[in-house]
Amino acid sequence: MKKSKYLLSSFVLASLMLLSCGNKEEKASENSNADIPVSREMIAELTSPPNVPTPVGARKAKKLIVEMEILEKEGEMTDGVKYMYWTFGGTVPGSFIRTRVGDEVEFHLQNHPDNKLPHNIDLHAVTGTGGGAESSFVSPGHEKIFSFKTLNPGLYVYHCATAPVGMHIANGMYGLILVEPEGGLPHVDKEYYIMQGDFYTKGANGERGLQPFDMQKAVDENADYVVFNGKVGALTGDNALTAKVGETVRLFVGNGGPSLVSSFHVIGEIFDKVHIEGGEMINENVQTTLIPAGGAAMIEFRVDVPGTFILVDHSIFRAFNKGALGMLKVEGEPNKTIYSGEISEGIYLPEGPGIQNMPTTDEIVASEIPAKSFEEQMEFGKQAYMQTCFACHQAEGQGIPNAFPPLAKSDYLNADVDRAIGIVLNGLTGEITVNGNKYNSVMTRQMLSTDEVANVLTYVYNSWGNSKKVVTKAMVEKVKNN
Ligand code: HEC
Ligand SMILES: [Cu+2]
Repeated sequence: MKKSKYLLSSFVLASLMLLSCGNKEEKASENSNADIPVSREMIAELTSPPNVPTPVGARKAKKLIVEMEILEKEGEMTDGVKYMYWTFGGTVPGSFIRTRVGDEVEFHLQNHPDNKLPHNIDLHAVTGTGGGAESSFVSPGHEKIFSFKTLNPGLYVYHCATAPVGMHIANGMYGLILVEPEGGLPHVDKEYYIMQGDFYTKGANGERGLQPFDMQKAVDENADYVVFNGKVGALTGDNALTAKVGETVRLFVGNGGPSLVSSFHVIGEIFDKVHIEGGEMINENVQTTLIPAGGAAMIEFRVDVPGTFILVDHSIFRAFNKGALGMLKVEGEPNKTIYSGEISEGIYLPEGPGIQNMPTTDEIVASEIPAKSFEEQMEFGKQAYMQTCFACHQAEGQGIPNAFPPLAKSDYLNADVDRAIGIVLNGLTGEITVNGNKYNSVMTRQMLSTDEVANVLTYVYNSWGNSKKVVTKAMVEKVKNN
C-alpha cells in the first residue's frame, strides 16, 4: 500500500518535471523541513559556557522563545588586565541556544539600557537575509523580535553584525546555536561548550590595567590574546572541564574569530568522531580539526585513561603565549594496557608573554597619491567616506537616530573645523549634542592618512547642506601636532 502510493507520487512528480523546467528547479531547492509542524510554545533554556542546555531528545518541533540580553561589561582578560567586553547574555561566548530542526524560533533581542551602542544578531542557522541582522538592529534600552524556522541540522555560529562588524566581534559578540536532527544527537555522558576568539589590545600581552580595543592591530590580525571562552584561564585549574574514565564526551567547539583560524587539538586524546564544520559529515580518528573563523565543529571521544588533557590551538604560540589553552581533567583508574608512562605534572604550562617582542605598528601607511585639485579632493574624499564613515554615518550623512549623529547639516560639525579634524584623527567619546539631540557613544579612531582626513572632511563639508569649507593637509597637520 505504502509502496504503491510512493510509486504514484513519484510518477506525478516525474511528469511535472517533464512538463515544466521551471517547476523542476523549484522542487530541487525546497527544504521539506519547512513543512514540519510546530506544537505549542516553549521558553528556550540558555546556558553560559562551558555548559549546554538539556538535549532535545525526542521532543516535537515547537515555537521556541529565545530571550537574549546584550550586556556591555568589564571583565578580566588575564591577571591584572581588564577589558570592556560586549556580550550576548553576559558571557563570552554568548549563551548557548539549543533547538531542533523544524523549531520556529521567536528571537527577543534586548539591548540593556546602560549599554552605549546599538547591536544586532546574525545567526548562521537562519535562512534569510543577513541571518536576522537586518531585523534585529536594536538601540540601548530597546528590544527587537524576529522569528525564523530551523531548516538545517548542525552547529552554527551567531555574532553581532553592527558596523564596525570586526570590532563588535573582536569585543566578544559571538556564540553558538545548535540545531539537533529529528530525534536528537546520540547520547553522550558529558557535553561542553567552548569557543575560541582573538583579542587586540592597545597594550602588549600582559600589560596591566583596562586595555582598550586596538583597531590597527585587529586590521593587521596581530592578536595579543587568543583564548577559549573569552579569557586566559577560562578552562584551566579550578575551571577545567571534567570527566570520568570510560565516559563519552562531546565538545561543541566554535571559533568567533574575528580573524584567526583554529587548529583545535587535545593533547593525548584522539577524536573518535568529528562533525566537520558542524555539519552532517563525520570524520573518524582525527588528531587536529580545523575550525574556521565563523565556523564550528562537534567533537566526540571516549576518555580511556585518567590525567589532565590539554586543549590547544595547535598554532602553538597561541596556546602557550597568548592564552589558547584549556584543560580536561579525567579521574578514574589507570589502564596500563593503554598507557603506562611515568606521570609527572607541569609539562605544559602557559609561558606567558615574557619572551614576546610584539611589533607595534602605529604609523599609518600613506601610499596614495595626494589630490591636486578641489575636484580630486571631493573624489578621493567620497571614496574614503564610503569605505570608512558610511557604515555609521550612512550614505547621505543622515546618521542613525540614538546611535550615530548626522553629518548632514550638523551644527556640531559646522561650528568648529579643528574640532572635526581632531575627531577623525583621534575618535570621540562622551556626551555631545548635534542638532538638538544628545549622543553618548564611541567613535573609534579612524585609521586615515593626513591627506585622507583632509579629503574626507572636504567631502563632508561640501555635501548635504554643510558649510562648504575646504580642509587642507596643512590644517590637519596643525591639529595633529597640537
Ligand atoms: C564606528 C562608527 C563610526 C565611524 C566609522 C565614524 N564615526 Fe563619526 N561618530 C560616530 C559616533 C558614535 C559619534 C558620536 C560620538 C559621541 O557620542 O561622543 C561620531 C561623531 C562624529 C562627528 C561629530 C558629531 C557630528 O555629527 O558632527 C564627526 C564630525 C564625525 N563623527 C565624523 C566622522 C567621519 C568623517 C568619519 C569617517 C572618516 C567617521 N565619523 C566615522 C561613529 C562613527
Ligand atoms: Cu554589537
